[in-house]
Amino acid sequence: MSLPAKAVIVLGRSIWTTIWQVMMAQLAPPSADGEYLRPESGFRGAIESEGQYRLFVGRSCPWAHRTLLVRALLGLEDLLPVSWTLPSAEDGGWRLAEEYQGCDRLSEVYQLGSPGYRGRSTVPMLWDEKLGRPVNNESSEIIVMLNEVFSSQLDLYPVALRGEIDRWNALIYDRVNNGVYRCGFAQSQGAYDAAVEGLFGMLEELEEHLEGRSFLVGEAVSLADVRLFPTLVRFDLVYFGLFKCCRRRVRDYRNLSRYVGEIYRLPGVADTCDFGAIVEGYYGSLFPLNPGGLCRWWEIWDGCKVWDTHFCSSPLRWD
Ligand SMILES: N[C@@H](CCC(=O)N[C@@H](CS)C(=O)NCC(=O)O)C(=O)O
Repeated sequence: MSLPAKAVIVLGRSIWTTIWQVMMAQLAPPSADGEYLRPESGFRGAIESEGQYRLFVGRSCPWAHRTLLVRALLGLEDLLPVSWTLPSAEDGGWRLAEEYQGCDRLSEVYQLGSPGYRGRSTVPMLWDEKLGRPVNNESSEIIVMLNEVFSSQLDLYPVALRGEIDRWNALIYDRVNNGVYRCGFAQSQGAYDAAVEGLFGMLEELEEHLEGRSFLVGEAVSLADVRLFPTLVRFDLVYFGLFKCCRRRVRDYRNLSRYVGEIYRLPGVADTCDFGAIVEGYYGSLFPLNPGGLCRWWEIWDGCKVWDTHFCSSPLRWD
């Protein structure tokens, strides 16, 4: 005997909606209006000298990408070792590609260094190898400290340009970096609509600003570019489809796409981009947004090749 279709739909909707709301509240805590509220980072310590730190990073994560970019641009590969983490589809957390001090999961490393820690085990996380504890897990602070403390020929945050860099950072964080998450993690129509407006309004502004310019501020790459690039490079691959940022693609903007290509071709930058890991990470592990785990892999792959042919002269990484 089969149930009438209407009863199945009503029951299915009510069960699924409840479970979806519970899971979304875990993944992306909302305001009363359904707007995504990003949790504060728990560790906000400072570093003093180079040589005793390690970075925990995942290749799909745009916040971790900032730290990898600074490490590559400043040439810190030998001074700052990296532990790679991989998204775990079962619970949405991070596992370690290689065991670290007996830990297989990032949450265990957090517990090792800070027993009883109850916050999120996020990447990037800067770890003090001498003291055996997390120092800082806020990307915007880690990149400033790496630039300040580690010696390099390059200064990504010159004193004379800090005001201008900070001004762009504030706009870009809210409407672009976190803006795409505010679209994808919105839990009400109003919150989604507002996030989409903010995001595409800002992309238009950036498109105009970048006319005739290679970098956001001044004549060289700076922390403002380090913060914009990870979102733009993921945009057509995952934010456009999965996060429903689908008004336009980055490759539809002449200046923005040229800009991404130019940053991509800076020495060391291409090695920080792993398009396969990005697609798999987002489509594969954000279960409440994509319960079937399906992705437009081949279409995305093809789209990337088009993007590459038009805007980049060096080959993209596919491994
Ligand atoms: N404020 C943090 C955000 C980092 C963040 O949200 N990382 C995500 C990956 S893209 C994460 O590790 N999430 C795991 C979790 O929330 O449990 C930063 O900018 O460093």
